[in-house]
Amino acid sequence: MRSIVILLALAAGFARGADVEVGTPWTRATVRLLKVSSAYMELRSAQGATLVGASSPVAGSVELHEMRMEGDLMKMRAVPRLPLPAGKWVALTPGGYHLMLYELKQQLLEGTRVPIRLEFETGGGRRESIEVQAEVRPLR
Ligand SMILES: [Cu+2]
Repeated sequence: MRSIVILLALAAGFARGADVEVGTPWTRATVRLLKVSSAYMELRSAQGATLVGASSPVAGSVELHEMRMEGDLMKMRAVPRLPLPAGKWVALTPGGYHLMLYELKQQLLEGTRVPIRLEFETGGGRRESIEVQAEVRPLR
């Protein structure tokens, strides 16, 4: 029965580590020669945790970014950490926090999945990582 539950969770695009739940991870498809994309998802930590990093086998590096209005301009900047208050869903969305995938090693094709490993710091400075499979969605 346990394996059925896990399969259902995967089908819904959810992944779960000891403390952090990840909902509907997705990334944008790329055209050939484009070496950058962005990824989005929802995160919830039961006890409270901090997202401190991410990596993917398809990217040379992955950064956590936030979008902010500066005057009339929407700008993005790298942020080192994203706190997850206990029990609250925190969304990474277009226009907000997101992951940037740099130096892509392959084109991201619509309908495929991209593994992304998320690194968290949980209570007492423990480290925990979760691998999610981000669904590649169309460019527009
Ligand atoms: Cu960005």
